[in-house]
Parts: sequence; C-alpha cells; structure tokens
Amino acid sequence: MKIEISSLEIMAKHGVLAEEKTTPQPFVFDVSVEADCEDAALRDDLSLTVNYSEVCALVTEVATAKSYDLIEALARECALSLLEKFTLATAVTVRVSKPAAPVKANVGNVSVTYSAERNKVYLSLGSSQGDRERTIKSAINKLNALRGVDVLRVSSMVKTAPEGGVAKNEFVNCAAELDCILSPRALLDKIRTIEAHLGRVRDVRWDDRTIDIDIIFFGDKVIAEDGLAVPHPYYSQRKFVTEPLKQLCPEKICPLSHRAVKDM
Ligand code: PH2
Ligand code: MG
Ligand code: MG
Repeated sequence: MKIEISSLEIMAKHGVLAEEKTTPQPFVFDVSVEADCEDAALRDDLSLTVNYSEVCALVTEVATAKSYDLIEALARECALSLLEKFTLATAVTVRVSKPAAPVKANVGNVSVTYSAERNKVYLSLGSSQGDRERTIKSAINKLNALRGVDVLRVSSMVKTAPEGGVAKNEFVNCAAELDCILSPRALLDKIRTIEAHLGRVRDVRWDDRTIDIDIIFFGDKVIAEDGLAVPHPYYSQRKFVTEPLKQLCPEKICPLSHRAVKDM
C-alpha cells in the first residue's frame, strides 16, 4: 500500500548562498511511503501501519536540524531517515521543492526527487590469508556498522579447498544476510573500502586474499553494469558459495535461473 503526504511546507535554511543559511524560506515536501499495511487495514489498527503524522514530524526534524547546501542532500537524508525509522516501509520517495529559490529567472518551482528502497541482500565472504575467521568477523562487524546496513544473520564458517586453479591456500567461507537501504552501487563502494581496510590487494585475479566480499543477491534485482553483476556470475556452480547460502535462504529463487538455492 502507498501512504502519501503532499505539500508539507517547512520554513528552513537550505541553500548555497550565505543569505539562504540565515533567512528561512519555504521548502515543500511530497513524500510517498510504500509499506505492507494490509493487517492495519483489516484490523483498523494504527499500530500496524506507518503513521503519517510521524512521517511529517521526522521530515520536519530532518529539514530543521541542520542546513544543507543542496536539496539533493536534504531529500536523500529524508528518505534514508524514513526507511531507518519505519521498518514497515519498503520504499520511500521524497520530492523537495524550493518555490522561492533565488533564481535569476521567472520560475514557478524547482524540485528534486529521491527514491530509496529496502532490500534483503546476500553476501558471500571468503578469506585464505592471515587469521581468516577473525578477518571475516571483522568484515561482518564493519558491514553492520555502515549506515543503512543491518546484518541480520550469518551462516557458519566453512573450510573449503581453493577453487579456480590460482589460489593455493585453504579458504574460510560464509554467507551473510543484510537488510540494506543503500543502492547496489553504494553498497559495492562500501564493500570495496572494507576490503581495502582489511588488507585486500587487487593484484592477481582469483589469487589468495585476506578478504573477498561478493554480492550474490540484491533483493530480486538483476544488474549487469561495469564492475557490478548481480546475481553474482557462476555463484551457483561454487559450493563454497551455495552451501553457506543454503543455511540462510534455501527457498530463495534466483532471479536469473529461477531455481531455488536449496536445489543448486
Ligand atoms: N574465491 C575465489 C577463488 N576460489 N575458493 C574457495 N574455496 N573459496 C573462495 O571464496 C574462493 C575460491 C575468488 O573469489
Ligand atoms: Mg569472489
Ligand atoms: Mg569479489
């Protein structure tokens, strides 16, 4: 179900110009929250839905707590804060308008629209150098500490023989399930940073490594972009990926092959 709030006007101080940071001007918010409120509707119970008064209060708080240069940043902060606070919400779109923006032209309005959504993400983690379990645990803690990422469950750690013909050491592998409100690209960026902090050197492909974190599933998205392929290519042929995954999501259907993880 969709819960929509239109034309919420808030006086605030966002803008690049010095004057905009001292003299409030009107900002107008249109917010759309996607949430499963079927039970709320059936039982006529406010506690089972996203209370639109609380949505307005949170947007007002974000819009007045600090001053942003850009309405892009303001819209993003509103969307992420809404998804963080309202766990029933699965997707949020925030439009921020600035009808009195100081533009040297006769414009009616300017606005930006930012959308964000909640996804279940499955990662495969592996390590074949150093204190492997410790490094994997450290990676999981770093993931959980990211804004917009909650690690929900982690599989057991399994010891696996190196596959692919390049790496020589035994691996430790596991899988993790995340609740993630970041975009796939934003999550990949954070993963790369965590890998680098944990001593990952991107040198020889497939070689032994202190840590490798791969995105296997991102909700039911299919992504084929530069450096970002989801579901992860070939994961279904790799037991070191599928065995830990089976512990977490045996019934998950791969959006590419339409096969269940438990049957891989
Ligand atoms: N990762 C590789 C190459 N080979 N073998 C095992 N057992 N586990 C891995 O995680 C692994 C691998 C490249 O990512
Ligand atoms: Mg890998
Ligand atoms: Mg990788």
